[in-house]
Amino acid sequence: MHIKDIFTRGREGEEYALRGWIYRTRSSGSIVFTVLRDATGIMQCTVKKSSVPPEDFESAEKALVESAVECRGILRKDMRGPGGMEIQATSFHVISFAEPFPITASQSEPFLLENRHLWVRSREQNAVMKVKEALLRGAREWFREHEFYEVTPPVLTTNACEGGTTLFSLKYFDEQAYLSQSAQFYLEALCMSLELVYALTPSFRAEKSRTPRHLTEYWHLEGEEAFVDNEGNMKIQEELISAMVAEAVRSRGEELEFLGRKKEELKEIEPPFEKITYDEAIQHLREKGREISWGDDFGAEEERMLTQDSLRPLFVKNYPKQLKPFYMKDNEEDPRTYKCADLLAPEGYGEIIGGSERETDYKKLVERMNAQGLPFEPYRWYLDLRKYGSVQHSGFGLGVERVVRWVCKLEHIRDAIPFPRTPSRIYP
Ligand code: NSS
Repeated sequence: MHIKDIFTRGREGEEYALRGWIYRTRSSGSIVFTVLRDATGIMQCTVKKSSVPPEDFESAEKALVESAVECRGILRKDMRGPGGMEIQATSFHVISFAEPFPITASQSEPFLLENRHLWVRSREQNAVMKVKEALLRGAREWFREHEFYEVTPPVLTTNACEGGTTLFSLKYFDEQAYLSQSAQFYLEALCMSLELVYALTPSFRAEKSRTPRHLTEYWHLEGEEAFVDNEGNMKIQEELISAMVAEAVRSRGEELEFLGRKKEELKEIEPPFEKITYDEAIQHLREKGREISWGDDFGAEEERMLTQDSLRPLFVKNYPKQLKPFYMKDNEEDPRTYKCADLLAPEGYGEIIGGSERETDYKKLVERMNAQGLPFEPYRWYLDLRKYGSVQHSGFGLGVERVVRWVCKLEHIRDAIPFPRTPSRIYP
């Protein structure tokens, strides 16, 4: 039985069998106190010399931390064990003896990154992965309820969605190819078939920036919606994020608390979110004493200043054109800007979603591409979409690890993914 189930459903005096790994262990002559962990939690198992076969006791004495074991015993109340219960072993079988585990208390961050294949067993990583799973499950459920189709775009591409500077290139036989930065263009094609689509894919950015919010490989949750404008797009995003967070709170409250995130804080995450224009954001920043000119991009510091005191995410919409890619829709109300929006997480965690309405005018797209010196051929099929019954459409990309970092209150984004890829790390 899983440890969590023993805690919730187990009855004192009954016998249970569990298997897992030794989390910690100490021996005092005729009794070995081991704490076992499995996927669901930790539980103390005491192995008394007089209660188990002699070879089991010998194994229990010998087995080091992270040895894999199967233990059978009687459930008893014991205030010294974690959770106030323990198993008093009647048998203790070591499935596999561990060598001395390299990770001990208070090890340096570089060491933990080098041993990530083992550090993923830590309670912190275990909790983060569970919260992440709940967030993604919440997203999938929301998409299904709202009649979105999950689709499977490619990751090998021949064009740049988000600009050439952060492309990872590779040889594709005799052709030049790239790892995808975003599935957006493919989703734009697919939404002309299925209307409402989403995809969860890895995205790649050759960003040298060593910041607490950049990975070179991250999971990208992207939606694309036919017959939806920029306002409708924001509504979808705020509902989606709220549903994701609600699912994490509902099913992973304990893990969130363990990570230092209070559930009450997340219960604030409900639509509608506040929406301000880029112009208003500039004004706010100036009022807070930041020297900034119209047309400047927001860095981590500006995003922090805009959201550090709020508990809900904030949309900033209608950015100047020079800050955004060529595919966004003109904003007729202020032609210097696009119909787009970034969603900033609360408490200064920064951008978690980038989205926009898409330009549907073939000529405008070609003009912008020419102005930016983009080659025509790799984008030919994308431009084609404007020739055959194009309709108003919008979409967004959500950085999964950015959301996990915020929800789990992590200092660094690398802890939001089991095997982080950063400019200085691709091992393990
Ligand atoms: O560059 S984005 O702002 N927008 C796009 O890629 C659009 N083509 C998405 C779309 O409309 N379908 O990236 C979207 C999000 C951004 O808000 C971040 O949350 C995340 O992707 N992102 C990252 N996460 C982790 N590491 C890095 N380097 C990173 N870059 C973007």
